[in-house]
Amino acid sequence: MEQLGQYTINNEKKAGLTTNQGLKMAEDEFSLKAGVRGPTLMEDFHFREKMTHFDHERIPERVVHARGVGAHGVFQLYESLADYTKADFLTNPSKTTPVFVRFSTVQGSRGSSDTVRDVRGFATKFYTDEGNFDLVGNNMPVFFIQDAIKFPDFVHAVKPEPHNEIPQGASAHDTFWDFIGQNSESAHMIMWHMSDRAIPRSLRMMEGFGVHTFRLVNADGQAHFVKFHWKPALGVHSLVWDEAQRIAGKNPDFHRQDLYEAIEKGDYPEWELGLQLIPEEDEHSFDFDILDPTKLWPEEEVPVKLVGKMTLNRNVDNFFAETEQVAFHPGHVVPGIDFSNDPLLQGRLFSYTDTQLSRLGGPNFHQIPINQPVCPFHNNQRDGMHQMTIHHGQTSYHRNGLNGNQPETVPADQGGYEHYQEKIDGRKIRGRSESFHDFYSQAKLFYNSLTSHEQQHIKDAFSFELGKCKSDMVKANAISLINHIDRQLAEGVAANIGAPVPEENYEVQSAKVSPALSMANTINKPDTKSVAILLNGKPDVETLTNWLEMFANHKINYSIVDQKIYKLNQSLKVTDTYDTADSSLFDAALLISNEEIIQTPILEFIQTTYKHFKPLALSLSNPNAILYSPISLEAKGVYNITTTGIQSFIDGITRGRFWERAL
Ligand code: HDD
Repeated sequence: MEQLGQYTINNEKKAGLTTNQGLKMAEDEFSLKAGVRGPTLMEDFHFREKMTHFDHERIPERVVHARGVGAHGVFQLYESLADYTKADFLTNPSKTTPVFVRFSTVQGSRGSSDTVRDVRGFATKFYTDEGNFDLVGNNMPVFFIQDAIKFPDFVHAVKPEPHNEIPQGASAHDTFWDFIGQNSESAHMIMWHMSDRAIPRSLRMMEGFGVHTFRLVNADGQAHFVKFHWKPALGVHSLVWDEAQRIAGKNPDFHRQDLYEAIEKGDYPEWELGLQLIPEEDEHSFDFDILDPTKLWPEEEVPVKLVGKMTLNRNVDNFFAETEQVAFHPGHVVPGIDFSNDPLLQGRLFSYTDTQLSRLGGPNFHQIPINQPVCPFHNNQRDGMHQMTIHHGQTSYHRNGLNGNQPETVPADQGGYEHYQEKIDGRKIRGRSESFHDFYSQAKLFYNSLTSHEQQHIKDAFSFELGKCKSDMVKANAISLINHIDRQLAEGVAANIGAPVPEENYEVQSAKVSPALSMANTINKPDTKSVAILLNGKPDVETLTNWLEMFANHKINYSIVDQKIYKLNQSLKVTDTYDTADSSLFDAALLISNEEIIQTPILEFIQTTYKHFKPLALSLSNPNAILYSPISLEAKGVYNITTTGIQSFIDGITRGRFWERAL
């Protein structure tokens, strides 16, 4: 984004090192002392300035979503949506809108691991010509609670426990599950949280959801309810739990690095923006309340209209200045986009500006370069901490006569924001709408829509998480909740964790399915997947070169792994060793062995590749070398490429995982 250019400083181009006052310094390695072995002097202004600045380098991390990674990009609309909205960036396909996206986990601190079981934040700032529009969503379409007033309680429960600050980057602990057991409205979300969606393979392979129902309003004042979706071009893919835990140790920056490297290589991640639209008059035509944030709109009932494409094409220049200081807010809207009365959304509209005041140190955080709109912004707000603007003139109040009442408000037909005039008729009340009381039907819908391996993973996840809890009461309450969703699941998990199953079966009766909810129905491509090429003895370099060309043709990344790093020929290099590489960091493995015996670390590598259901190709001079490993040469996704050829392996990589191995 060009506007950031004016704030960018490149050390390489500067003449010399100065203090913040512009004073050139002749020495920056030694403090000023009374004698070379004497005490440091108070007079040392350079030491004091440098140290004071350093002492204040950190700002409070986000209270949730502290760990994140961001990138710049563009959004391109396919065709005008003027029938639905007057938003300029959604009606003018000739415009390209700059965006900044920040992905995050929720629970962990800034330094926590990327691949923990958690919801992922997916926040997008559109820098439109009418002001910034922030779509502050997640990679799951629903949420844990229905009313924002519970958010502090929910967050206190999921965060590390207050007495010992354990666990980090995990929800597998008593306070979280206590909260879930006490709040039945979380039933639907907890199924997503226990599903593979909570351990994405890559940030580039996640869906995004605005979660809430918003409103689109067109130039004639007609409104549609809308839900926003991001659909990834590479499809939706996940890790397996054992792999995710392993990566958390082997490479805690796995997702961050994957995003960074893809963009650096020019493999720009892409998502299509999708809209689900419901005309105002159909608000009450569904078997759920469209204002309830624990409900999704099944895509088979309300189709997703794909309206544009977002491409992330530039990494940040400075993590702190951009990714850490970016401030999102669901209340940052533009004309043609309005809110609904979803009580979770309504509370968020307060919280986000408020949190920036302590996090970014005052009310002028909109002046931080990454947060500035690209259109002019101008009003009578003045002063405050870190004011960067010099406002000219005598007047700073609205209605003034002295300055012709400038800056003047703008009528709606000339682009001024006008709130949708929704008719409201109700009593002032603290309460939950009757229409928000069905907690289980969609939890069941989600479960019904999954394949057997996806369901199995949910059972495993519940068993792991509740297995880590200490309180019998907490475990029993959680099983009671599951007992309202699926009896068999409740029985299976209860058996694994040694908890009682309620006598009565309260399973909600619904056979409804929504195929769009299963990741088995996603797009599968070989692009940007990675293969570890494992060497055991000297390979035939010519054959290897041919295979590498095939990989490159399919945009498959690879690393060559051996005991040591060395050059195979002029252009081919071993880049990893069995110490630095791990099977969990790759999508597939190819073993080329010309030795009688396969070394233990290599055997372990291919065994975990196999265990994690990944494609495995073998080119063995001695086929008996893996005789005593659990790998079956007959198993799906295992290729003896000397006979099947490299293409069969590439087809396997395209397909992804071979769940049949679990049967
Ligand atoms: Fe939130 C951050 C998404 C409910 C209060 N939230 C935050 C971020 C994302 C979301 C992606 C990180 C933004 C970034 O990268 O800087 N939050 C959601 C979604 C929700 C949701 C999709 C439900 C549908 N959040 C929610 C509620 C509240 C908050 C109900 C409070 C009433 N969220 C916050 C916050 C954060 C935040 C405390 C922390 C840092 C920030 O805002 O800027 O204000």
